Amino acid sequence: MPQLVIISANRHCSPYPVYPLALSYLKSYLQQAWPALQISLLDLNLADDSQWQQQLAGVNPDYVALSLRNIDDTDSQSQREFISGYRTLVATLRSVTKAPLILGGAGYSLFAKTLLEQLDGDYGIVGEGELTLLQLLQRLEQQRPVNGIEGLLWHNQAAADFVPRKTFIDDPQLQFDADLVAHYWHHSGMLNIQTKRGCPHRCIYCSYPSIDGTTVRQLPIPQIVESLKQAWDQHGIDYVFFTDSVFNLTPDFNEALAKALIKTGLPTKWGAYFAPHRLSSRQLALYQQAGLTHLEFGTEALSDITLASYQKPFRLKQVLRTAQCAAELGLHQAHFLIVGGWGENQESLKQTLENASLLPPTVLFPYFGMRIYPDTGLAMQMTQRHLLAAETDLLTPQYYLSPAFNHAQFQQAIEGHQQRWILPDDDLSVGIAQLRALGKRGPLWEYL
Ligand code: B12
Repeated sequence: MPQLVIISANRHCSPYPVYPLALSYLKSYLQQAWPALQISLLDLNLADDSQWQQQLAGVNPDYVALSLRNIDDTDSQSQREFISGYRTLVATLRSVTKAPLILGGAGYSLFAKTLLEQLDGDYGIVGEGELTLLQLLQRLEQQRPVNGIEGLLWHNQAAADFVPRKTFIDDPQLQFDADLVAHYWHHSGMLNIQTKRGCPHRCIYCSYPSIDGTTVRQLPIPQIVESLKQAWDQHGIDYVFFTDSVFNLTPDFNEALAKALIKTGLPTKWGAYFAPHRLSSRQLALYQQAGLTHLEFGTEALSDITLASYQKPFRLKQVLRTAQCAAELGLHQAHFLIVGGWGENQESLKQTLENASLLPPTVLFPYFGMRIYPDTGLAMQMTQRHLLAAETDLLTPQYYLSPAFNHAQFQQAIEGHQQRWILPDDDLSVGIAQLRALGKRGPLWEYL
């Protein structure tokens, strides 16, 4: 029986530790497709270095799959990077096992070729992992060549041998892992699940199309409902975050999902990322009846100048209308902003600050400047304007910060502002931990 170990390398715990969902999707799918494959999970949030090395040596795997979710913290102020830690991790892994090392994950996919080389992996998988990993493992087991598999990279591969992903699965599986559930429910007060993959929007800075693709794929509703039922029945989980890039992309599907959730009578509450448009009061009320409590809006700016420049598919008028609808229903809302990004000027900054007062009471999370990712409109426009050399290493985080932005002035402007602004370097961990200790679930920003 071949032995596979899937490792989550993520140890970042801000804003809270995140259940390594990829591990459960990969394991559930592989287990169903290939019952003879023995799969163990190793989450580095749950084991210190000597523990995981012991566990890995005990399993003596034939294959190691390493999931790299984050490569940096995407915060222009703290600028934490995780690659050096991953280098040490891989070196240790190699000293414990001779098994082929397969890399994948959201962060990995953004710099797949570079990271395969820098981390000295044997194989790398770009984007959706389930089927590709299955195909790779089966070929390796059968000692057949691995060429032709979509999204697969390997060591010393000729550029012409890379086959970009064209097909996606329509049958993802998800069983939560009991050990992981216990840890994350206790430390994060929520679990997570996807309802759809992919995003068709073309926001100038966004890396999501490189990870999930631009075609939206809805996950089977019975499978989503079953996973949530399992989480409630077996583990008492009654709060989840839908990790979709944007939840309100497919209204018909979302309404069907909401109706299915209402029908099951589960007590589960949920939150998700929303775009602040194409969301009516009727839909919000239906989602609320199905358990929605928290809306995290990817608003990014409250000025039409900036929204146009960021290529957002909505404008201020829609933001205010959607925010008002959510407030009237008593739903909690937070708005994430990118202040000082591409096209931001003095006037647009002033507008964002002024227009924030027009929102109903909300929490605002401003991030300063834009992390520059490859294959984005931002990288292209900056290169065209000679602000970024084509060969710049973007794995080392680089940010675009508009010359119009002044940090001290911004901080002064939000002092005494009627909304609650939470800056990237505000340390909320103690307050949040106290609330969790009191049994509060969910993201908890509504208490801040
Ligand atoms: C939802 C989300 C959040 C939520 C999570 C809520 C929750 N309770 O889960 C919140 C807001 C908390 C969050 C926080 C952060 N996030 Co975030 N987040 C996402 C998002 C939108 C989805 C992630 C997800 O769960 N996807 C669903 C799972 C199942 O997909 P997956 O992990 O990608 O796994 C699939 C494939 O990648 C692959 N795969 C995965 N691992 C492996 C391994 C192998 C071997 C193989 C073969 C395949 C494979 O197969 C899986 C199934 O198909 C992504 C963007 C995106 N579209 O991916 C960003 C993203 C992962 N986040 C990112 C970052 C940076 C962060 C933060 C560090 C900073 C921040 N504030 O945003 C924190 C870190 C949190 C932490 N403790 O780790 C970056 C990571 C890239 C980078 N620059 O490092 C991303 C990619 C967004 C971006 N900026 O581009 N995030």
